[in-house]
Amino acid sequence: MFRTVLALSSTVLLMVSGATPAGALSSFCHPNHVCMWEHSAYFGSKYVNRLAVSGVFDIGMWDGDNEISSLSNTSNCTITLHDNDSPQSSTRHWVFLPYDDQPDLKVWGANDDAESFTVRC
Ligand SMILES: [Ca+2]
Ligand SMILES: [Ca+2]
Repeated sequence: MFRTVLALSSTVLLMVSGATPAGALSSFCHPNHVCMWEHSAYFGSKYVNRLAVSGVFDIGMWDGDNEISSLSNTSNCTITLHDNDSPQSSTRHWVFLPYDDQPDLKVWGANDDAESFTVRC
């Protein structure tokens, strides 16, 4: 029985890795999460990867500030990006609806401009 389970697990792992191009796993965003990447099309460093709960969150100065280029919202929460470290100090804001995927924030003039974000659930 144990050997059968192990063999099945190996087969599944091989099937998954065989169907997934290198680097694609970092482009995955878990359900009910907010994810943001360094580059467009969900590539590069995934600087933001957090469970979607209401609040205001900073994007780290050396970990994504003014570098975010794509976003995935796999939650039923609304995400607002801010162009400074807090909503109050920001002059520009971009609102993204629940379950929104944005492969290129240039479309909204938000590329490499986000420094913090608000989650409203
Ligand atoms: Ca970028
Ligand atoms: Ca920041």
